[in-house]
Amino acid sequence: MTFFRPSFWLGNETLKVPAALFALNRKRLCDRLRGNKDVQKNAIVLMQGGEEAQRYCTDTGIVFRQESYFHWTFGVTEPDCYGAIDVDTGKSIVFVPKLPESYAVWMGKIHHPEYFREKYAVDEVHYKDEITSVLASKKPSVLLTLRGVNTDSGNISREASFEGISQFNVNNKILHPEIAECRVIKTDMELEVLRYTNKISSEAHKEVMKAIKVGMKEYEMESLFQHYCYTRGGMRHTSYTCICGSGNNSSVLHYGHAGAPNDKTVEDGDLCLFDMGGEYYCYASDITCTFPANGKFTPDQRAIYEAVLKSSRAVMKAIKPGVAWPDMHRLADRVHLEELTKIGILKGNVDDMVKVHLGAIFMPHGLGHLLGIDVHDVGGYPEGVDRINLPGLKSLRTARVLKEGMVLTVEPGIYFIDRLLDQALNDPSQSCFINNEVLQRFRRFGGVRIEDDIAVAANGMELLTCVPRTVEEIEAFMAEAQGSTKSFDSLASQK
Ligand SMILES: [Mn+2]
Repeated sequence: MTFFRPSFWLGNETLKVPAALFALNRKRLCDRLRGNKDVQKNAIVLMQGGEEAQRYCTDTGIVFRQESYFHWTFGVTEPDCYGAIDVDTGKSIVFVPKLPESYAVWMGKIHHPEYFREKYAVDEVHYKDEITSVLASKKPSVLLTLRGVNTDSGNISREASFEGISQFNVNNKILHPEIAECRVIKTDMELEVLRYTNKISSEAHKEVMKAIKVGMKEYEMESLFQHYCYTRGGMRHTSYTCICGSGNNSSVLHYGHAGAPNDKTVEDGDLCLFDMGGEYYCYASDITCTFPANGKFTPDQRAIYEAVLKSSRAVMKAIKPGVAWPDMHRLADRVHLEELTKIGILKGNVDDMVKVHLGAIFMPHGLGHLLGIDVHDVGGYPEGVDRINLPGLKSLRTARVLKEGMVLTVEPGIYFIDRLLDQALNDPSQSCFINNEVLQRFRRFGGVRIEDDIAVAANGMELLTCVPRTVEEIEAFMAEAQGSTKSFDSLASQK
């Protein structure tokens, strides 16, 4: 007898993700809601999935990617759906659109609701146009809808709405903080997916390191990364726009956008900072590798790189449940200041440098952020956790105390950003620590970031990312690649 276990799978070596992952997410959500004294008996969670969109006024479709909260709850890949959960029983319902006859001509087979019920292992599936009557038949005391601010973007999540909702009692306050809190702690099944996204993205970064040659364009590296992620990993999307900065572009924190689209030629002596992550079944990864384009670090490149690696490893050693994330940021800052002093760029007492926030001149961003279905995952600032309004620290996307099951990026960096350096040189309280003669050598140097994804474990952490990290590992890996056949011969041999 064969036993059918619903799952998401793209064949070959891609990961099979059981629908049970979402059943457990729903169960955890219901458990939390039942423990909330403001939730009355017979409440129903109602969520609206993402909608299909077109390019501006045209009929050109944009590849659909599910809304993250809806994905976390139901794992449904199709657009234009709704989902509901009976909080008392945990029973789940998905509502799918009734597709027109023309769909069968242009888009393919129209599936019966039973197909979706089996595919997503939910209790009931109905057509969307029956939503009012189906929900009314359950006689809910209240519909819990999702409305709340995303603390990274400032945007508000779109609350479920349908014709006929006015006949129900609706509460849009309770659900958002509860579901965000659930998303902060990853289950074992979710961790397994994040291990996979990290594995594939790590391998893709290594392909890029193997293939790079002076004279290539930054976008060729972006393209190679995406190709590897999709062809080997089934990752149709990346978690964010690829940042492929070489030379001074490595100090542009969000390089790669439409105004600076990874279009520089990689030159001899350039340091490359490539921040790229593939996404599988809406689960993210976020990895940065920094390495010399020609495969060999200069003494200055090595010094800055090893300073950042030192702070990264110091943070990883300190991570465990109970540690406050801002303290990890402060730790990285301190290591940077100590190392920059050894290199000779800074002079004086490190404690005094900390007092004037000198670290934020070299690392203006936060040390890292929560990672999950969103690359900057939700739940960073729940009620009671406040943003620290100081240079550097204010950029942190979370100021929480770490708990087992949280997944975060650890991404310290040292950058030489003209605007910030000039600002520091014009501020006597900061310029007194700067050895400007040495600093001049690092103008146009760019920057170094080392970004890994980690999971907080019971007694420490688990490192999910696996790429060459030390100077020796990187140089050996790149040297070996130069002498061997490339996996992407046709791409690499054009140059
Ligand atoms: Mn990141």
